[in-house]
Amino acid sequence: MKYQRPLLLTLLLPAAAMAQMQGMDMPEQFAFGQPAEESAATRTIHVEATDTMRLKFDSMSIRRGDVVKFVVRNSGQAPHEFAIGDESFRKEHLLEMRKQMAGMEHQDVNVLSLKGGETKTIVWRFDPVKSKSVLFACYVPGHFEAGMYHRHVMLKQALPN
Ligand SMILES: [Cu+2]
Repeated sequence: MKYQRPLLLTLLLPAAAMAQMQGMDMPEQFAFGQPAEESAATRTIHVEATDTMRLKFDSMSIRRGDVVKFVVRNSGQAPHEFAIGDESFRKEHLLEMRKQMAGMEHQDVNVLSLKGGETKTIVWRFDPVKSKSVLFACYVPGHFEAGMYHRHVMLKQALPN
């Protein structure tokens, strides 16, 4: 009887830890890159999301390995997203968005959700090797289908001087 309690605790702890991990929003790993600190950004790109279903970039010369601060402004009235992704993220995220109630925001580290008139920033470190093609998109239902995306073929990393 005396030893039963510690033994039980030992057995229960891993299960409890696992349950807690599953309940938590674990940061997703993406082949094309990861979020970065603002201080690490080497350049800033301005993006405008419009009600004409476009994402307009003031520059698109992004290289693999770049750390870019995107300043995204929703110049329209409708909510828009700015998602940094790739083909596999698109498939996964479109499904996710269809399941969600309209207007619900989600927690993806690679997605900004913007209400009309809002401006938000995201800093992204593009993988130096794997970020070959990146898909910038808005996944508000119907928007991607209406052309609200930009597929960018990344330039190769700059050679060190
Ligand atoms: Cu949109």
